[in-house]
Amino acid sequence: SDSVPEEKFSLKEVLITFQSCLTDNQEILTDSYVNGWRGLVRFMNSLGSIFSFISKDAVNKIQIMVTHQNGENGDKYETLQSMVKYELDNNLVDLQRRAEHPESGCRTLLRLHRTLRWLELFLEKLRTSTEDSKTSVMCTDAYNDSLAQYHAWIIRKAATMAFCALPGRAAFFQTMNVGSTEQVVAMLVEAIPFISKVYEITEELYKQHNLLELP
Ligand code: 1Q0
Repeated sequence: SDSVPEEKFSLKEVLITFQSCLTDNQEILTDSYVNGWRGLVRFMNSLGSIFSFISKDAVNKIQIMVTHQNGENGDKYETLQSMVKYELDNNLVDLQRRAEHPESGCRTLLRLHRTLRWLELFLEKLRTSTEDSKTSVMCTDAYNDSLAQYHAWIIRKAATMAFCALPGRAAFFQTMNVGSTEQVVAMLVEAIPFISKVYEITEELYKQHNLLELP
C-alpha cells in the first residue's frame, strides 16, 4: 500500500451523478451512469480491502463500458436507449447463452442495473434507520431482496461475509462525508428519487426489449 492520501470526497457528489444521467426526454446518459459507478467503487474501496473482490468485478464492468464508449461506434453508446438499439439491430447481444458477444454493453450494464436496485433498497433502509440499526443487516436484507437471486451460492456467501465487515451506522455515515446524521438523511431524501427514476427507466427499457434475463 502507498501513502498517497486519498482526496476526501463526499458521497453526495456521487449520488448526485445519477441525477445528471437523465436527459430532458427521459433517456439515460451512459457516461454519467458509468461515472456514478466509478464514484461508488471509490467509496467502497475506502471501506477496506475486504470488498476488493466486489470492486474488481465492478471495475471490470466499468472498463467494458468505457471500451464500448471509446470504440469505433462509441457514439452509439451515448445513451442506454441508443446502445440497446444499436446492439440489437446489429446482433451484438448473446440472447440465449454467452457466445460471440460475452461482453455486450447490454449484458454488462444489466449487471450494474441489478446492483442499482440493491443500492436503492440499501439507501432507503439507511434513510429510515435509527441509531441502533445495523448497517450489515440493512445491507444484507437489501442484497437478499435484490441481487442475491442472480448470484451463485459461493458469491452470496462471500458477499454476506463481507457485509459483516461494514462499519457501524455512525462510522458509516461519517465515511460518507456529508455531515451530520440530519444532513445525511436530507441528502438521501434528495438523491434516492433520482436513483429510483434511473432504475425504473432502465428496467422498462430492458423489459420492452426482453433483455432482463441476458446471460
Ligand atoms: C458497501 C458494500 C458494497 C456492496 C456491493 C453490493 C454488491 C455485492 C455484489 C457481490 C458480488 C461481486 C462478485 C462478482 C459477481 C459477478 O458474478 C456478478 C455477475 O456478473 P457476471 O459477469 O459474472 O454475470 N456481478 C455483479 O452482480 C455486479 C456486481 C457489481 C458490484 C458493484 C459494486 C459497486 C460499489 C458499490 C458500493 C456502494 C456503497 C454505497 C453505499 C452507499 C451508502 C450511502
